[in-house]
Amino acid sequence: MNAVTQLYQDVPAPGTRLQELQDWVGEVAALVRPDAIHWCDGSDDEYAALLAGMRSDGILLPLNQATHPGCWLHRSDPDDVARVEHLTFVCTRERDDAGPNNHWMPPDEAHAKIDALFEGCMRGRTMYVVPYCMGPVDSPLARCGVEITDSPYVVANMRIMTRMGEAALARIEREGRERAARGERGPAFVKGLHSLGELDPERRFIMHFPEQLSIKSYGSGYGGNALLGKKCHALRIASWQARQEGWLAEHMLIVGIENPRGETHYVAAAFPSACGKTNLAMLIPPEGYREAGWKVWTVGDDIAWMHPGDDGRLWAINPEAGFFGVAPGTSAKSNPNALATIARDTIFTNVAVTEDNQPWWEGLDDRVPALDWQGRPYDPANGPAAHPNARFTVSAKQCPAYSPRAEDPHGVPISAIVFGGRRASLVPLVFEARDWTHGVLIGAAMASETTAAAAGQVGVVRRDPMAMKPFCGYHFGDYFSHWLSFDKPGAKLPKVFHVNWFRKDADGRFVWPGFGENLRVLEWIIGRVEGTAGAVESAIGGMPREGDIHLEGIGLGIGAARALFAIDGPEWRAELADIGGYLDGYGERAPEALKVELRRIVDALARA
Ligand code: SAT
Ligand code: MN
Repeated sequence: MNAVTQLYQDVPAPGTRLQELQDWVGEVAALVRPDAIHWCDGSDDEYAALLAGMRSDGILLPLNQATHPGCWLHRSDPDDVARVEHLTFVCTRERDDAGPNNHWMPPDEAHAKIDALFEGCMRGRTMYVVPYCMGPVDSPLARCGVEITDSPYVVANMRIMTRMGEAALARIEREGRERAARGERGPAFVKGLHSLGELDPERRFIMHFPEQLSIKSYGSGYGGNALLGKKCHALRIASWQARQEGWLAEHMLIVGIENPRGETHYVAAAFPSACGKTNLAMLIPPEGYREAGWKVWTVGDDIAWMHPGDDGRLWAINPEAGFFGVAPGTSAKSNPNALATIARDTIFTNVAVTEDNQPWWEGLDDRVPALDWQGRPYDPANGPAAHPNARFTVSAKQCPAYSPRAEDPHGVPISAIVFGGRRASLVPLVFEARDWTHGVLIGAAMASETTAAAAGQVGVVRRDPMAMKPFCGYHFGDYFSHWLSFDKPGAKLPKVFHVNWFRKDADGRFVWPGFGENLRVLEWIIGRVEGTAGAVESAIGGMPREGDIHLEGIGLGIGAARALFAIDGPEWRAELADIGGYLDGYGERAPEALKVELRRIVDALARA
């Protein structure tokens, strides 16, 4: 240990005597050379001080406090506005373990490359040590990590998005001691190291070392690149752990649907980023349904960790404590619950502002903004006023529909899993898998038009299995096998469905009204789970017959209703052939059972 490491080792870690944590913080400090180290306790005072500091440094700008108390605006670097998949690596010892679905680098090379960037990078800055827990701190399903970062904005976001501070640190320490007592080796918590660096896209990497439960992220301060508890830990690292331990870490919202009899079914749904997960998680029952007594409860809007319970069912927690939601498109019509949630104590990133300094984005209302997301006077010639991936960060507790079960340490039992994508054509409004294997194939074959959540072209169809393409920390072939492995004696697995809210007509208009009306589809799904709703078997899966699903009163003509459920034979044959080729891309690790299942559907389509 050199002198500098020794020096930093002496910085007291309040409440922790866990040697592994102390050592790691010391090693990191010796590498990045901060001016100061701050151990985050998660307190209100600490948060207030952080906000005040960022205000005086211009990192946060106060918004109109009369209309939006406790709300702040952050403008990110214009070259740092979304996840960067091409700079995101999964660094397993064996290349094949990361799979063709990930960029890979050998761990030694990756460490060397990124450590060279970290060298001395926190000179003149404060290094924050952020202990956090993903999931309720008292939940056996929760997992902990520590993020080291030089970005106070990241710290503030982590405080909203996770259970951050003393309670998490206490759990980390207890688990560390218990593991040591059992003689277990390997890391006691997920280690995440993050620096803004120079915010230079040429000096930017997001590296994952699943075998070491470690993450290193350099050169970006945005969302999933920098809030390491979110995609890096709760999906990429957790999916790896979940495979070893027999559970699932998924890119899914969790929502409770309460019927007029007061029974609540929990549904987990996977959609790619920026395809309406937050809207579905916060759905408001449409007219008629509300009066009849339907209620919708939000458990989570982005990530679900699902464990098989003693009763054979899958039990899910939302590992997050807040929402990092897409602002554009959020309105009193599309998501009134979200608007109520973000009315106070919210950090807005890359939104526009009105003349009187209220946050604004496209789709909110018909006011004309004064400044765009870069702080320039608004000029439509510069593009949208808010960045299309502008976000709000807010505590889930502020959501009026936040489920009383969301903090339940045992999670909620999942009745149905829904896969969905953004498809202008081909894919019907809803269909049901025959069984689990068929459901896994439907998930594995998911495809969607790309959105602004990731850097790159928007609107091109790409395969995004289970909406995990950017987030699965290992080989997709192994991932599909892992999903299949849940089908065993005694399991009471959820029914699996596929939805597509985004089908368009010949004039390019959405056929389905979406938003609150999506409850009609969920009602059918729950009816299928309960055995009360009818369906007819089609080649691609079970579909509602006329009358099985309530489509009246929303102005859908007969033609539109038919179009929503149409299955075009030749187009589907082409799609199935494409799915076959896609699965072949995963080579020997693509499970045979999925190929058999695919052939069954091809044959059924030929007979139809
Ligand atoms: O930027 S994030 O990765 O956190 C959001 C998303 O893409 O879902
Ligand atoms: Mn997401």
